[in-house]
Amino acid sequence: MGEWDKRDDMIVHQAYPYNAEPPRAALDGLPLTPLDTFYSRNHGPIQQIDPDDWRLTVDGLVEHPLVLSLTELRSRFEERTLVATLQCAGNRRAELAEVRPIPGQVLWGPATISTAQWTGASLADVLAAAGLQPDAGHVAFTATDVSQLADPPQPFGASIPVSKAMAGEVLLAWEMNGAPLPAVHGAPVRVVVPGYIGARSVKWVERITVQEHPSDNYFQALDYRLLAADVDPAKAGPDDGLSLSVVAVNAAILCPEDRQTLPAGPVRVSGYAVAGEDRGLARVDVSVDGGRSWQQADLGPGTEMGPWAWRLWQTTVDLPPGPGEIIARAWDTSATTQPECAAHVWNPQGYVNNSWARVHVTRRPG
Ligand SMILES: Nc1nc2c(c(=O)[nH]1)N[C@H]1C(S)=C(S)[C@@H](COP(=O)(O)O)O[C@H]1N2
Ligand SMILES: [Mo]
Repeated sequence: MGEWDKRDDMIVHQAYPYNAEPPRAALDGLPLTPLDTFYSRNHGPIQQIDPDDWRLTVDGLVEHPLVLSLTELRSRFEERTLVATLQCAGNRRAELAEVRPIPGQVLWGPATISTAQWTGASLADVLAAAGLQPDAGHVAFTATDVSQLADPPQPFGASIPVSKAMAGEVLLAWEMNGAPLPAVHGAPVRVVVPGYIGARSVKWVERITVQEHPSDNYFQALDYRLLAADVDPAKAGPDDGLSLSVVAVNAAILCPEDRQTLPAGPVRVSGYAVAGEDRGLARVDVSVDGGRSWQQADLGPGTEMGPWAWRLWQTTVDLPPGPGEIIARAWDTSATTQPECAAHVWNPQGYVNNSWARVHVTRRPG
């Protein structure tokens, strides 16, 4: 077992803060990601919080501010369970860095995404108990982990619009895949915001503040913004670029591995695909001739998993002998598909790379 109860073959990009993703093949074929395989993204120290000492404060533009213990949170509100995929906005950054360097950022592969069954209270129920004031616009979350990566150093935080917070699917979760939430994933309680970038799913949450404007926390106001390709991130301010929330349609190939040599015969190609917010995943196409022709892949479990889970997919292709490229692209229910190449979506901080998924392989003659 590796650090933080993760599998031994976890790809640890940084030991501190702990930033790790599984080898891509480890995600293959599993609708729910096992806890030892789930990626982990941290900006500061992993918190060890005694559940008996933990308190959640709900304040700001509410009629009745609340302070809840874990026992109160669990007993006062209906317990809800849903399956949701979390995807870091930096997923697939390594492919962007091949286009142009992205200094100072973790060069994540395609497995900075995982899916779990989460159990907790609905944020909407907790906010309803507190009572929203009429000018409530955004719901801000603050954690306890102070990040030295922020300027100035501060606890991790984020916010979401009230409309999303009240939609029901946002959870204050204490269980993951039927087990108590592990420390590395935010114990005793984390926020889970299905359909948004992972950065909004604040771990070790201790304060929920209802306010007129988005959070001014460093990670909401300055980081996790999609800057134009010609902007210098060191000089960018809170008005530059786009704040990231809903994720765009994306897909990656999990098998075969990139740079793999394959035996002669048909090749099984598999992967995942996601569509953000309330869009569904419509189709995944695979090409072995650079995108001139495409064949449809078979999609894995859909409706049983609910609207917030990824779709696994697979198909079998015939590859000519020698070096080749396998490409995949997903379509969502708004008939949007992925851009062709990483250069088209390159941005200075390397966020939300949703260009066509590609692996380069060599097929043995035979
Ligand atoms: N308190 C806190 N919450 C956090 C973070 C963090 O560093 N501190 N990282 C965020 C980011 S960027 C992502 S992608 C997800 C990762 O969740 P995981 O580590 O459970 O996979 O947590 C989010 N919540
Ligand atoms: Mo992230």
